[in-house]
Amino acid sequence: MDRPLSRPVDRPRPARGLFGRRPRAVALGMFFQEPPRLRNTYRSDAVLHEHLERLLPPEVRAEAEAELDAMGEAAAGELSRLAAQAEASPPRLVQYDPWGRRIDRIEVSEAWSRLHAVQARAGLGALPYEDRHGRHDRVVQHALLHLYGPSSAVYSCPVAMTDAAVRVLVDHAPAELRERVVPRLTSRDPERAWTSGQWMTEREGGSDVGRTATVARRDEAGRWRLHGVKWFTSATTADCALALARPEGAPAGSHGLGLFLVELVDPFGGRPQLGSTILVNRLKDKLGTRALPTAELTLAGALATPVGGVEGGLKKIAGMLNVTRLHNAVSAAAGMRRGVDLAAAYAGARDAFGRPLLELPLHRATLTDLAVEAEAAFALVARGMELLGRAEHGVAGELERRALRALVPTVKLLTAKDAVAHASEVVEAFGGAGYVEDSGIPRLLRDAQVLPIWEGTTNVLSLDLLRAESREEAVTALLADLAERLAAVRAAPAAGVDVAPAERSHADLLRQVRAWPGADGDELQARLRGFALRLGRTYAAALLARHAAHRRLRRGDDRAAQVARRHAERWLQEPAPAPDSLTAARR
Ligand code: MFK
Repeated sequence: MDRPLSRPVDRPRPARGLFGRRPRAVALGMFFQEPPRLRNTYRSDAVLHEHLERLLPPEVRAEAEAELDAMGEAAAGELSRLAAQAEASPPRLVQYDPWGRRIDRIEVSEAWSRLHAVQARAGLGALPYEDRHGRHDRVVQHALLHLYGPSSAVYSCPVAMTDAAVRVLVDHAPAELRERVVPRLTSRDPERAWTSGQWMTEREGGSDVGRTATVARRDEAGRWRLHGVKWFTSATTADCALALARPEGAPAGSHGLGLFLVELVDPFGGRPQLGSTILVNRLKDKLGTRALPTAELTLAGALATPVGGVEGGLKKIAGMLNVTRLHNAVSAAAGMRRGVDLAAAYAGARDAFGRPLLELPLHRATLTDLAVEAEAAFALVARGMELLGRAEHGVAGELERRALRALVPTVKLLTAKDAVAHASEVVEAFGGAGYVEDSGIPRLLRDAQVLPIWEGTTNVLSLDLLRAESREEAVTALLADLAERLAAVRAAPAAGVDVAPAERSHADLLRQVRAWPGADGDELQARLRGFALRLGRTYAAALLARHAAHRRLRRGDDRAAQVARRHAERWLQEPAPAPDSLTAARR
């Protein structure tokens, strides 16, 4: 029988009535199912502990320990309650004041504001720019986000965009703009701390950003003003946003775009732009992420400041996309972990067929697979954040920097896709209780579904690999990095971790990439999703194998080796499943 691969959550004690008596309903012979209860999500996450032990030097871990512990405690209690309250009180658009003036105010709940305060104090977006832990900043940030995200009602989205906006401003903004805005975006004082949005998507193009129709034009005073419609602007209550627009007279296509910072209050005149030069047409009625205000805007001459000149906007915002895509993957992996915790807690508390669900072999096997998928996702994201931190601190080698370029879309697309399937399985693990809204479980699935859509769909990111390879041989670099990880496991035979299936898959991927230059373009594109998913699975397999070898050699612990084996058995069997083999598989 399978041993649980995630540390099972404590079986909750039976509810006690007042004065320690059993609840009255039980005395009358009625049955009520115990809800799943979370414990401190840091202390109870053995997988997180293990990976942090491998990734961080002991002194960095010791420095971060108290903050991680506090975040884990909050995530299991106060934050979860705030998230539920924020979901129950979604944002509301007030377009007019009582006297008919246009104001376009988006009202959010008190709980949403408190979720902002928690992330600001914890420095969730600020940490990478404070240089507290040097090249390990991103790993520590990842651990904190992993704990905060699933209890934040998707406040993780404004955190992601704010972090990414700082990256772009630090890299490209002129000193005046940078010095005025970055200290606000990285403040740990909730009253001072700003958040940033990202206004990119338009009716003409969500993926095909080159079709951006928003125009930038100078006014009589020589200030830039934006005119157009932004179709999806998430976290519209942000204090500023990075927006793409085409300066008047610039060429068509993505290369003619400029990048602008729009401040919601005009920094020079002090006047709010909402309700005058920025109109909120409506809030989007979304499948999930319901506490998060996402709006459709008309820019009617919105004042904006160019970020480092008005050329090369898409290339600049690509730096933002690389950060937000990693955040997207952080959310995917963290959501999967939360699903495992809840499903395991429920399975420990629910009896069926004479035993707790956790002891029923098939249910246990299902939970084990969920735990394996969650760990594979975590390992991929952790590697992405590790490499990003190394690149940002100038210690990444040339190969690592190119590998990161291909790793970001790969990790984003695979974890997002898996998060949806995973959440669906978690809902099923709760039976009917998972299908009713007030259990809170359906939200896992609704919120997961945005992950493959936001910041690049699975197909767009698969195609991005082709670009990344032709421009800088980034896929080749990622495969070389993958091979290095496998070679390290091979070089430690005492660990007894089998990497042969991953090596075979790696060789096949390399053969495919070498054939790309001569391939028929349309046929190649049609195969890219299968390639990208396989690349992600194989890289995950290498990371899990590396971790397994580390645990066996350093700790004599077998848990991670079981995970690596089970992951490889599931995903790296020969022959590789082709993306169009679904019909054949059904026969
Ligand atoms: C959480 C709550 C959410 C609420 C609901 C939200 C619903 C969804 C809302 C959305 O719509 S989210 C936004 C989704 N859209 C995207 O994420 C954009 C997807 N499209 C892409 O990523 C395209 O690949 C891209 C627009 C970047 C490509 O466009 P092009 O016009 O073909 O550009 P090109 O020539 O490939 O790249 C231009 C330059 O940028 C090149 O540099 P050079 O000019 O020097 O050659 C590229 O190398 C560079 N570049 C592109 N992608 C890059 C990059 N550089 C670094 N990293 C990258 N990722």
